[in-house]
Amino acid sequence: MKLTLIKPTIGRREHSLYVDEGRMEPLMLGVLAGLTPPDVEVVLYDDRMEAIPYDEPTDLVAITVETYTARRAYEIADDFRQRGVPVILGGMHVALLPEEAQRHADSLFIGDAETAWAQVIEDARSGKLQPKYWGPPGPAQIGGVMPRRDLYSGKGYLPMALMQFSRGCRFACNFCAVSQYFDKKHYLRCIDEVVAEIVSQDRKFLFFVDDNIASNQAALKELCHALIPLKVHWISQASLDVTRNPELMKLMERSGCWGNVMGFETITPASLRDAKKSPNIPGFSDYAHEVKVLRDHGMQTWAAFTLGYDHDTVASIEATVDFALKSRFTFSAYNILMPYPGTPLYRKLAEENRLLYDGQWWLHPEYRFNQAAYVPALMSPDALTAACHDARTRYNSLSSLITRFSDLKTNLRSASRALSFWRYTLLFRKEVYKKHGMRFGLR
Ligand code: B12
Ligand code: SF4
Repeated sequence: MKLTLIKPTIGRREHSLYVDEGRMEPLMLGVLAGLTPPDVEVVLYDDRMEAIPYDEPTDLVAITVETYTARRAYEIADDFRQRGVPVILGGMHVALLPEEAQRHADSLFIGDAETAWAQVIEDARSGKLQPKYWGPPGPAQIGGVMPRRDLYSGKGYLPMALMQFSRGCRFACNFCAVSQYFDKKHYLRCIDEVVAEIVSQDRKFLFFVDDNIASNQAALKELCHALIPLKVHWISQASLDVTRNPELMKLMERSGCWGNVMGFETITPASLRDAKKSPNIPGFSDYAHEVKVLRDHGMQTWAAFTLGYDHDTVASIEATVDFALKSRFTFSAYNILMPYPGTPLYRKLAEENRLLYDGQWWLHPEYRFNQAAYVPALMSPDALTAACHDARTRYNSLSSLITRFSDLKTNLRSASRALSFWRYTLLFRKEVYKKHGMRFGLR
Protein backbone atom coordinates (compact mmCIF):
# COMPACT_ATOMS: atom_id res chain seq x y z
CA MET A 1 0.00 0.00 0.00
CA LYS A 2 1.13 3.56 -0.67
CA LEU A 3 0.11 6.63 1.34
CA THR A 4 0.57 10.21 0.05
CA LEU A 5 0.70 12.97 2.70
CA ILE A 6 0.07 16.56 1.68
CA LYS A 7 0.61 19.96 3.32
CA PRO A 8 -1.31 22.54 1.25
CA THR A 9 -0.09 26.08 0.70
CA ILE A 10 -2.32 29.08 1.45
CA GLY A 11 -2.47 30.42 -2.08
CA ARG A 12 -0.77 32.59 -4.63
CA ARG A 13 0.14 36.19 -5.26
CA GLU A 14 -1.83 38.08 -7.85
CA HIS A 15 0.51 37.45 -10.77
CA SER A 16 2.83 34.73 -9.60
CA LEU A 17 3.15 31.68 -7.45
CA TYR A 18 3.93 32.21 -3.78
CA VAL A 19 6.79 30.12 -2.44
CA ASP A 20 7.00 30.11 1.36
CA GLU A 21 10.69 30.70 2.09
CA GLY A 22 10.18 30.50 5.84
CA ARG A 23 8.54 27.11 5.74
CA MET A 24 8.84 24.79 8.68
CA GLU A 25 8.61 21.03 8.92
CA PRO A 26 4.96 19.89 8.83
CA LEU A 27 5.02 18.08 12.18
CA MET A 28 1.49 16.66 11.87
CA LEU A 29 2.50 14.78 8.70
CA GLY A 30 5.68 13.45 10.35
CA VAL A 31 3.42 12.21 13.17
CA LEU A 32 0.97 10.58 10.73
CA ALA A 33 3.89 8.85 8.97
CA GLY A 34 5.24 7.72 12.34
CA LEU A 35 1.86 6.17 13.18
CA THR A 36 1.69 4.33 9.84
CA PRO A 37 2.74 0.64 9.84
CA PRO A 38 6.25 0.20 8.37
CA ASP A 39 5.11 -1.97 5.44
CA VAL A 40 3.19 0.98 3.98
CA GLU A 41 5.16 3.18 1.58
CA VAL A 42 4.81 6.85 2.60
CA VAL A 43 5.55 9.93 0.49
CA LEU A 44 5.14 13.57 1.50
CA TYR A 45 4.47 16.53 -0.80
CA ASP A 46 4.61 20.08 0.44
CA ASP A 47 2.51 22.33 -1.77
CA ARG A 48 4.29 25.40 -0.30
CA MET A 49 7.21 24.81 -2.66
CA GLU A 50 6.80 21.65 -4.73
CA ALA A 51 4.37 20.45 -7.39
CA ILE A 52 1.93 17.72 -6.47
CA PRO A 53 2.20 14.73 -8.82
CA TYR A 54 -1.51 13.98 -9.20
CA ASP A 55 -0.87 11.12 -11.62
CA GLU A 56 1.65 9.27 -9.46
CA PRO A 57 -0.06 6.05 -8.36
CA THR A 58 -1.13 5.97 -4.71
CA ASP A 59 -3.76 4.20 -2.60
CA LEU A 60 -4.70 6.96 -0.17
CA VAL A 61 -4.15 10.72 -0.01
CA ALA A 62 -4.18 12.36 3.44
CA ILE A 63 -4.33 16.16 3.58
CA THR A 64 -3.96 18.38 6.64
CA VAL A 65 -6.36 21.35 6.67
CA GLU A 66 -6.22 24.66 8.54
CA THR A 67 -8.70 27.46 8.00
CA TYR A 68 -6.11 29.40 5.98
CA THR A 69 -5.35 26.43 3.74
CA ALA A 70 -8.91 25.05 3.41
CA ARG A 71 -9.59 26.46 -0.05
CA ARG A 72 -6.36 25.04 -1.45
CA ALA A 73 -6.79 21.74 0.42
CA TYR A 74 -10.21 21.26 -1.20
CA GLU A 75 -8.77 21.98 -4.66
CA ILE A 76 -6.12 19.31 -4.15
CA ALA A 77 -8.65 16.84 -2.74
CA ASP A 78 -11.02 17.40 -5.68
CA ASP A 79 -8.19 16.83 -8.19
CA PHE A 80 -7.23 13.49 -6.64
CA ARG A 81 -10.84 12.34 -6.30
CA GLN A 82 -11.49 13.12 -9.97
CA ARG A 83 -8.76 10.58 -10.69
CA GLY A 84 -10.49 8.01 -8.47
CA VAL A 85 -7.97 8.24 -5.62
CA PRO A 86 -9.55 8.17 -2.13
CA VAL A 87 -8.88 11.24 0.03
CA ILE A 88 -9.00 11.65 3.80
CA LEU A 89 -8.98 15.14 5.30
CA GLY A 90 -7.95 15.98 8.88
CA GLY A 91 -6.74 18.88 11.01
CA MET A 92 -8.29 21.62 13.08
CA HIS A 93 -10.48 23.15 10.37
CA VAL A 94 -12.04 19.78 9.57
CA ALA A 95 -12.87 19.26 13.25
CA LEU A 96 -14.46 22.71 13.46
CA LEU A 97 -16.40 22.52 10.16
CA PRO A 98 -16.94 18.86 9.20
CA GLU A 99 -20.01 19.55 7.00
CA GLU A 100 -17.96 21.80 4.75
CA ALA A 101 -14.98 19.43 4.50
CA GLN A 102 -17.24 16.45 3.79
CA ARG A 103 -18.00 17.80 0.31
CA HIS A 104 -14.37 17.29 -0.69
CA ALA A 105 -13.42 13.98 0.90
CA ASP A 106 -14.11 10.27 0.95
CA SER A 107 -13.36 10.26 4.63
CA LEU A 108 -12.89 12.78 7.43
CA PHE A 109 -10.67 12.47 10.45
CA ILE A 110 -12.05 14.51 13.32
CA GLY A 111 -9.54 15.08 16.08
CA ASP A 112 -6.01 13.92 16.86
CA ALA A 113 -4.64 11.01 14.88
CA GLU A 114 -2.75 9.01 17.52
CA THR A 115 -5.40 6.47 18.55
CA ALA A 116 -7.38 5.86 15.37
CA TRP A 117 -4.94 6.29 12.45
CA ALA A 118 -3.91 2.60 12.43
CA GLN A 119 -7.60 1.74 11.85
CA VAL A 120 -7.76 4.16 8.90
CA ILE A 121 -4.81 2.41 7.29
CA GLU A 122 -6.31 -1.04 7.89
CA ASP A 123 -9.64 0.03 6.38
CA ALA A 124 -7.98 1.71 3.38
CA ARG A 125 -5.91 -1.41 2.79
CA SER A 126 -9.03 -3.54 2.57
CA GLY A 127 -10.95 -0.95 0.52
CA LYS A 128 -13.35 -0.21 3.40
CA LEU A 129 -12.53 3.36 4.31
CA GLN A 130 -15.22 4.71 6.67
CA PRO A 131 -16.80 8.14 6.07
CA LYS A 132 -15.67 9.40 9.50
CA TYR A 133 -13.07 8.63 12.13
CA TRP A 134 -12.84 10.22 15.58
CA GLY A 135 -9.89 10.94 17.84
CA PRO A 136 -11.20 13.37 20.46
CA PRO A 137 -8.29 15.32 22.00
CA GLY A 138 -7.27 13.80 25.33
CA PRO A 139 -4.33 12.39 27.29
CA ALA A 140 -4.12 9.30 25.06
CA GLN A 141 -3.78 11.52 22.01
CA ILE A 142 -0.34 12.88 22.65
CA GLY A 143 2.89 11.01 22.33
CA GLY A 144 3.66 7.34 21.91
CA VAL A 145 4.95 8.04 18.42
CA MET A 146 8.25 9.13 16.92
CA PRO A 147 7.63 11.55 14.01
CA ARG A 148 9.28 10.39 10.76
CA ARG A 149 11.72 13.24 10.08
CA ASP A 150 13.40 11.39 7.21
CA LEU A 151 10.46 12.54 5.05
CA TYR A 152 11.55 16.17 5.51
CA SER A 153 15.00 15.75 4.02
CA GLY A 154 15.85 17.77 0.92
CA LYS A 155 12.75 19.98 1.25
CA GLY A 156 14.58 23.10 2.44
CA TYR A 157 12.83 23.51 5.79
CA LEU A 158 14.19 26.01 8.32
CA PRO A 159 16.95 24.44 10.42
CA MET A 160 14.91 23.85 13.56
CA ALA A 161 13.23 20.68 14.81
CA LEU A 162 9.52 21.06 15.48
CA MET A 163 8.27 19.03 18.40
CA GLN A 164 5.63 19.02 21.11
CA PHE A 165 5.56 18.69 24.87
CA SER A 166 1.89 19.54 25.29
CA ARG A 167 -1.32 20.29 23.41
CA GLY A 168 -4.12 22.71 24.17
CA CYS A 169 -4.38 25.53 26.68
CA ARG A 170 -6.37 26.16 29.85
CA PHE A 171 -7.44 29.66 28.88
CA ALA A 172 -10.50 30.67 26.88
CA CYS A 173 -9.61 33.67 24.70
CA ASN A 174 -12.69 34.36 22.62
CA PHE A 175 -10.94 34.46 19.21
CA CYS A 176 -8.88 31.29 19.69
CA ALA A 177 -9.55 28.16 17.63
CA VAL A 178 -7.27 26.13 19.91
CA SER A 179 -9.40 26.89 22.94
CA GLN A 180 -12.46 25.51 21.09
CA TYR A 181 -10.71 22.46 19.67
CA PHE A 182 -9.22 21.40 23.03
CA ASP A 183 -12.18 22.69 25.06
CA LYS A 184 -9.88 24.71 27.35
CA LYS A 185 -7.92 21.60 28.33
CA HIS A 186 -4.18 21.05 28.27
CA TYR A 187 -2.57 17.63 27.71
CA LEU A 188 1.00 16.64 28.51
CA ARG A 189 3.40 14.25 26.90
CA CYS A 190 5.71 12.09 28.97
CA ILE A 191 9.00 13.96 29.51
CA ASP A 192 11.19 10.86 29.00
CA GLU A 193 9.69 10.49 25.54
CA VAL A 194 10.36 14.14 24.70
CA VAL A 195 13.97 13.71 25.83
CA ALA A 196 14.32 10.52 23.75
CA GLU A 197 12.99 12.37 20.69
CA ILE A 198 15.49 15.21 21.18
CA VAL A 199 18.41 12.81 21.62
CA SER A 200 17.38 10.80 18.55
CA GLN A 201 17.89 13.65 16.11
CA ASP A 202 20.75 15.95 15.11
CA ARG A 203 19.15 19.36 15.45
CA LYS A 204 19.80 21.19 18.69
CA PHE A 205 17.56 24.17 17.94
CA LEU A 206 14.02 23.19 18.88
CA PHE A 207 10.63 24.79 18.30
CA PHE A 208 8.10 23.39 20.75
CA VAL A 209 4.91 24.07 18.80
CA ASP A 210 2.82 23.76 21.97
CA ASP A 211 -0.21 26.02 21.93
CA ASN A 212 0.85 27.37 25.31
CA ILE A 213 3.89 25.66 26.84
CA ALA A 214 3.28 27.61 30.07
CA SER A 215 -0.33 26.50 30.48
CA ASN A 216 0.82 24.15 33.27
CA GLN A 217 3.72 25.90 34.97
CA ALA A 218 4.67 22.97 37.23
CA ALA A 219 4.97 20.73 34.18
CA LEU A 220 7.06 23.31 32.34
CA LYS A 221 9.45 23.42 35.31
CA GLU A 222 9.94 19.67 35.01
CA LEU A 223 10.56 19.95 31.30
CA CYS A 224 13.16 22.69 31.87
CA HIS A 225 14.99 20.49 34.39
CA ALA A 226 15.08 17.69 31.81
CA LEU A 227 16.34 20.03 29.07
CA ILE A 228 19.25 21.54 31.03
CA PRO A 229 21.66 18.58 30.55
CA LEU A 230 20.77 18.31 26.84
CA LYS A 231 22.29 21.72 26.08
CA VAL A 232 19.72 22.65 23.46
CA HIS A 233 18.29 26.01 22.49
CA TRP A 234 14.54 26.25 22.26
CA ILE A 235 11.67 28.55 21.47
CA SER A 236 7.94 28.07 21.93
CA GLN A 237 4.66 29.86 22.56
CA ALA A 238 3.76 30.91 26.09
CA SER A 239 1.13 32.98 27.84
CA LEU A 240 2.27 36.17 29.52
CA ASP A 241 1.40 35.06 33.06
CA VAL A 242 4.63 33.03 33.06
CA THR A 243 6.52 36.31 33.71
CA ARG A 244 4.96 36.37 37.19
CA ASN A 245 6.83 33.17 38.14
CA PRO A 246 10.47 34.18 38.85
CA GLU A 247 11.66 30.62 39.54
CA LEU A 248 10.26 29.36 36.24
CA MET A 249 11.70 32.30 34.29
CA LYS A 250 15.17 31.46 35.65
CA LEU A 251 14.72 27.80 34.78
CA MET A 252 13.59 28.60 31.25
CA GLU A 253 16.69 30.69 30.71
CA ARG A 254 18.97 27.98 32.15
CA SER A 255 17.36 25.31 29.98
CA GLY A 256 18.22 27.18 26.78
CA CYS A 257 15.01 29.09 26.07
CA TRP A 258 15.75 31.92 23.64
CA GLY A 259 12.25 33.33 23.56
CA ASN A 260 8.58 32.69 22.97
CA VAL A 261 5.73 33.83 20.83
CA MET A 262 3.64 35.70 23.40
CA GLY A 263 0.13 37.00 22.88
CA PHE A 264 0.25 40.60 24.15
CA GLU A 265 -2.76 41.09 21.84
CA THR A 266 -3.56 44.68 22.80
CA ILE A 267 -2.49 47.56 25.03
CA THR A 268 -6.11 48.68 25.49
CA PRO A 269 -7.52 47.26 28.76
CA ALA A 270 -11.11 47.25 27.45
CA SER A 271 -10.00 45.20 24.43
CA LEU A 272 -8.23 42.68 26.70
CA ARG A 273 -11.53 42.17 28.47
CA ASP A 274 -13.39 41.90 25.14
CA ALA A 275 -10.95 39.17 24.11
CA LYS A 276 -11.25 37.40 27.48
CA LYS A 277 -7.45 37.32 27.48
CA SER A 278 -7.27 36.29 31.12
CA PRO A 279 -3.50 35.55 31.39
CA ASN A 280 -2.82 39.23 30.58
CA ILE A 281 -5.44 40.85 32.79
CA PRO A 282 -4.27 40.48 36.45
CA GLY A 283 -2.40 43.62 37.46
CA PHE A 284 -2.48 44.98 33.92
CA SER A 285 -1.07 48.46 33.63
CA ASP A 286 1.21 48.97 30.67
CA TYR A 287 3.07 45.62 30.44
CA ALA A 288 6.18 47.34 31.88
CA HIS A 289 6.77 44.55 34.40
CA GLU A 290 6.30 41.76 31.85
CA VAL A 291 8.64 43.39 29.33
CA LYS A 292 11.32 43.96 31.98
CA VAL A 293 11.20 40.34 33.17
CA LEU A 294 11.46 39.01 29.60
CA ARG A 295 14.41 41.28 28.83
CA ASP A 296 16.17 40.50 32.12
CA HIS A 297 16.09 36.84 31.13
CA GLY A 298 17.43 37.60 27.67
CA MET A 299 14.28 36.46 25.88
CA GLN A 300 14.09 37.29 22.17
CA THR A 301 10.34 37.73 22.39
CA TRP A 302 7.99 37.48 19.42
CA ALA A 303 5.17 39.78 20.57
CA ALA A 304 1.89 38.93 18.88
CA PHE A 305 -0.79 41.60 18.68
CA THR A 306 -4.38 41.12 17.58
CA LEU A 307 -5.95 44.30 16.30
CA GLY A 308 -9.51 45.29 15.58
CA TYR A 309 -11.46 44.80 18.82
CA ASP A 310 -14.48 46.95 19.45
CA HIS A 311 -12.47 49.54 21.41
CA ASP A 312 -9.62 49.74 18.87
CA THR A 313 -9.08 52.71 16.58
CA VAL A 314 -6.42 53.62 14.03
CA ALA A 315 -4.80 55.73 16.78
CA SER A 316 -4.75 52.83 19.25
CA ILE A 317 -3.10 50.63 16.59
CA GLU A 318 -0.41 53.28 16.10
CA ALA A 319 0.07 53.43 19.87
CA THR A 320 0.51 49.64 19.88
CA VAL A 321 3.45 49.95 17.49
CA ASP A 322 4.93 52.75 19.65
CA PHE A 323 4.73 50.37 22.62
CA ALA A 324 6.34 47.51 20.68
CA LEU A 325 9.16 49.73 19.45
CA LYS A 326 9.78 51.05 22.96
CA SER A 327 9.85 47.47 24.27
CA ARG A 328 12.35 46.47 21.54
CA PHE A 329 10.71 43.11 20.94
CA THR A 330 12.91 40.99 18.70
CA PHE A 331 9.96 40.09 16.48
CA SER A 332 6.41 41.32 16.43
CA ALA A 333 3.25 40.38 14.51
CA TYR A 334 0.30 42.71 13.89
CA ASN A 335 -2.52 40.32 13.11
CA ILE A 336 -6.00 41.44 12.22
CA LEU A 337 -8.54 39.91 14.55
CA MET A 338 -9.86 36.94 12.54
CA PRO A 339 -13.25 35.31 13.06
CA TYR A 340 -12.19 31.65 13.02
CA PRO A 341 -15.11 29.28 12.58
CA GLY A 342 -16.38 27.72 15.78
CA THR A 343 -15.10 30.49 18.06
CA PRO A 344 -17.18 32.73 20.37
CA LEU A 345 -15.88 35.72 18.38
CA TYR A 346 -17.25 34.24 15.15
CA ARG A 347 -20.66 33.64 16.74
CA LYS A 348 -20.79 37.15 18.19
CA LEU A 349 -19.95 38.84 14.88
CA ALA A 350 -22.41 36.59 13.05
CA GLU A 351 -25.20 37.49 15.50
CA GLU A 352 -24.40 41.17 15.06
CA ASN A 353 -24.44 40.74 11.28
CA ARG A 354 -20.90 42.07 10.97
CA LEU A 355 -19.22 39.23 9.04
CA LEU A 356 -18.02 40.01 5.52
CA TYR A 357 -17.41 37.55 2.64
CA ASP A 358 -20.66 35.66 3.39
CA GLY A 359 -19.17 34.61 6.71
CA GLN A 360 -16.76 32.29 4.89
CA TRP A 361 -13.69 34.41 4.25
CA TRP A 362 -11.47 31.29 3.98
CA LEU A 363 -13.34 30.11 0.86
CA HIS A 364 -14.39 33.42 -0.67
CA PRO A 365 -12.75 34.21 -4.05
CA GLU A 366 -12.50 37.92 -3.19
CA TYR A 367 -10.84 37.49 0.19
CA ARG A 368 -7.12 38.33 0.41
CA PHE A 369 -4.54 37.49 3.08
CA ASN A 370 -4.35 40.12 5.86
CA GLN A 371 -7.69 41.74 4.99
CA ALA A 372 -10.30 42.46 7.64
CA ALA A 373 -13.11 39.91 7.35
CA TYR A 374 -15.69 41.74 9.48
CA VAL A 375 -16.88 45.27 10.15
CA PRO A 376 -14.95 46.74 13.11
CA ALA A 377 -16.86 48.95 15.57
CA LEU A 378 -14.84 52.17 15.37
CA MET A 379 -13.31 52.15 11.87
CA SER A 380 -14.01 50.74 8.42
CA PRO A 381 -12.68 47.29 7.39
CA ASP A 382 -10.33 48.98 4.91
CA ALA A 383 -9.03 51.34 7.58
CA LEU A 384 -8.27 48.34 9.82
CA THR A 385 -6.52 46.50 6.99
CA ALA A 386 -4.43 49.58 6.19
CA ALA A 387 -3.61 50.35 9.84
CA CYS A 388 -2.30 46.80 10.37
CA HIS A 389 -0.24 46.99 7.20
CA ASP A 390 1.19 50.34 8.31
CA ALA A 391 2.02 48.80 11.68
CA ARG A 392 3.99 45.99 9.98
CA THR A 393 5.76 48.49 7.73
CA ARG A 394 6.79 50.69 10.66
CA TYR A 395 7.99 47.76 12.72
CA ASN A 396 10.03 46.44 9.82
CA SER A 397 11.63 49.77 8.86
CA LEU A 398 15.41 50.01 8.80
CA SER A 399 15.58 52.35 11.80
CA SER A 400 13.40 49.96 13.82
CA LEU A 401 15.61 47.02 12.84
CA ILE A 402 18.76 48.79 13.96
CA THR A 403 17.28 49.99 17.27
CA ARG A 404 15.98 46.52 18.04
CA PHE A 405 19.18 44.80 17.04
CA SER A 406 21.41 46.94 19.24
CA ASP A 407 20.00 45.50 22.43
CA LEU A 408 22.69 44.09 24.72
CA LYS A 409 20.16 42.24 26.86
CA THR A 410 18.68 40.16 24.06
CA ASN A 411 19.90 40.24 20.47
CA LEU A 412 23.51 41.15 21.29
CA ARG A 413 23.78 38.63 24.10
CA SER A 414 25.89 36.31 21.94
CA ALA A 415 27.05 35.97 18.34
CA SER A 416 24.56 33.18 17.70
CA ARG A 417 21.69 35.31 19.06
CA ALA A 418 22.73 38.20 16.82
CA LEU A 419 22.91 35.89 13.83
CA SER A 420 19.50 34.46 14.62
CA PHE A 421 18.06 38.00 14.88
CA TRP A 422 19.20 38.94 11.36
CA ARG A 423 18.41 35.62 9.77
CA TYR A 424 14.82 35.50 10.96
CA THR A 425 14.08 39.24 10.99
CA LEU A 426 14.99 39.59 7.34
CA LEU A 427 13.14 36.41 6.41
CA PHE A 428 9.93 37.29 8.25
CA ARG A 429 10.09 40.87 6.94
CA LYS A 430 10.22 39.58 3.38
CA GLU A 431 7.37 37.14 4.02
CA VAL A 432 5.14 39.91 5.44
CA TYR A 433 5.26 41.79 2.15
CA LYS A 434 5.08 38.69 -0.04
CA LYS A 435 1.99 37.35 1.69
CA HIS A 436 0.09 40.62 1.99
CA GLY A 437 -2.94 40.61 -0.29
CA MET A 438 -2.35 37.02 -1.42
CA ARG A 439 -5.26 35.06 -2.94
CA PHE A 440 -6.38 31.84 -1.28
CA GLY A 441 -6.09 28.68 -3.37
CA LEU A 442 -4.39 28.37 -6.75
CA ARG A 443 -7.45 28.46 -8.99
C1 B12 B 1 3.49 25.59 14.58
C2 B12 B 1 2.38 26.49 14.10
C3 B12 B 1 2.68 27.41 13.10
C4 B12 B 1 4.05 27.53 12.43
C5 B12 B 1 4.08 26.74 11.11
C6 B12 B 1 4.40 25.31 11.28
C7 B12 B 1 4.66 24.67 9.91
N1 B12 B 1 4.95 23.45 9.90
O1 B12 B 1 4.63 25.29 8.91
C8 B12 B 1 4.07 29.03 12.09
C9 B12 B 1 4.55 29.79 13.32
C10 B12 B 1 4.93 29.44 10.91
C11 B12 B 1 2.57 29.25 11.88
C12 B12 B 1 2.07 30.13 10.98
C13 B12 B 1 0.73 30.41 10.91
N2 B12 B 1 -0.25 29.92 11.69
CO1 B12 B 1 0.02 28.48 12.94
N3 B12 B 1 0.11 27.17 14.26
C14 B12 B 1 1.07 26.39 14.64
C15 B12 B 1 0.58 25.52 15.82
C16 B12 B 1 0.98 26.21 17.12
C17 B12 B 1 1.03 24.07 15.91
C18 B12 B 1 0.76 23.22 14.66
C19 B12 B 1 1.42 21.90 14.82
O2 B12 B 1 2.42 21.60 14.17
N4 B12 B 1 0.93 21.05 15.74
C20 B12 B 1 1.49 19.75 15.98
C21 B12 B 1 0.72 18.66 15.23
C22 B12 B 1 1.30 17.30 15.56
O3 B12 B 1 -0.60 18.71 15.70
P1 B12 B 1 -1.84 19.11 14.75
O4 B12 B 1 -1.44 19.99 13.68
O5 B12 B 1 -2.92 19.54 15.65
O6 B12 B 1 -2.20 17.71 14.11
C23 B12 B 1 -2.89 16.70 14.83
C24 B12 B 1 -4.40 16.69 14.56
O7 B12 B 1 -4.93 17.94 14.22
C25 B12 B 1 -4.58 15.66 13.49
N5 B12 B 1 -4.36 16.03 12.10
C26 B12 B 1 -3.86 17.16 11.56
N6 B12 B 1 -3.87 17.08 10.22
C27 B12 B 1 -4.36 15.87 9.90
C28 B12 B 1 -4.58 15.28 8.65
C29 B12 B 1 -5.10 13.99 8.61
C30 B12 B 1 -5.33 13.35 7.31
C31 B12 B 1 -5.39 13.29 9.82
C32 B12 B 1 -5.88 11.91 9.79
C33 B12 B 1 -5.19 13.90 11.05
C34 B12 B 1 -4.66 15.19 11.08
O8 B12 B 1 -3.61 14.70 13.84
C35 B12 B 1 -2.42 15.37 14.26
C36 B12 B 1 -1.71 14.51 15.27
O9 B12 B 1 -2.54 14.28 16.37
C37 B12 B 1 -0.96 25.59 15.58
C38 B12 B 1 -1.81 25.33 16.78
C39 B12 B 1 -2.48 23.97 16.69
N7 B12 B 1 -2.80 23.42 17.80
O10 B12 B 1 -2.71 23.45 15.62
C40 B12 B 1 -1.11 27.00 15.01
C41 B12 B 1 -2.28 27.27 14.08
C42 B12 B 1 -2.47 26.10 13.17
N8 B12 B 1 -1.82 28.42 13.30
C43 B12 B 1 -2.76 29.25 13.01
C44 B12 B 1 -2.58 30.41 12.21
C45 B12 B 1 -3.75 31.36 12.12
C46 B12 B 1 -1.38 30.66 11.53
C47 B12 B 1 -1.10 31.83 10.56
C48 B12 B 1 -2.19 32.04 9.53
C49 B12 B 1 -0.83 33.09 11.39
C50 B12 B 1 -0.70 34.36 10.52
N9 B12 B 1 -1.66 35.26 10.68
O11 B12 B 1 0.21 34.49 9.77
C51 B12 B 1 0.23 31.41 9.91
C52 B12 B 1 0.14 30.79 8.52
C53 B12 B 1 -0.21 29.33 8.52
C54 B12 B 1 0.05 28.63 7.22
N10 B12 B 1 -0.75 27.66 6.89
O12 B12 B 1 0.93 28.94 6.46
C55 B12 B 1 -4.07 28.84 13.64
C56 B12 B 1 -5.03 28.27 12.61
C57 B12 B 1 -6.46 28.48 12.98
C58 B12 B 1 -7.36 27.59 12.20
N11 B12 B 1 -8.63 27.64 12.55
O13 B12 B 1 -6.99 26.88 11.29
C59 B12 B 1 -3.60 27.81 14.74
C60 B12 B 1 -4.58 26.70 15.05
C61 B12 B 1 -3.28 28.63 16.01
C62 B12 B 1 -4.46 29.23 16.74
N12 B12 B 1 -4.25 29.56 18.01
O14 B12 B 1 -5.54 29.46 16.28
N13 B12 B 1 1.85 28.37 12.63
S1 SF4 C 1 -3.69 31.89 25.82
FE1 SF4 C 1 -3.23 31.59 23.61
S2 SF4 C 1 -3.60 29.40 23.18
FE2 SF4 C 1 -4.55 29.89 25.17
S3 SF4 C 1 -6.71 30.31 24.68
FE3 SF4 C 1 -5.59 32.29 24.69
S4 SF4 C 1 -4.91 32.62 22.55
FE4 SF4 C 1 -5.53 30.46 22.74
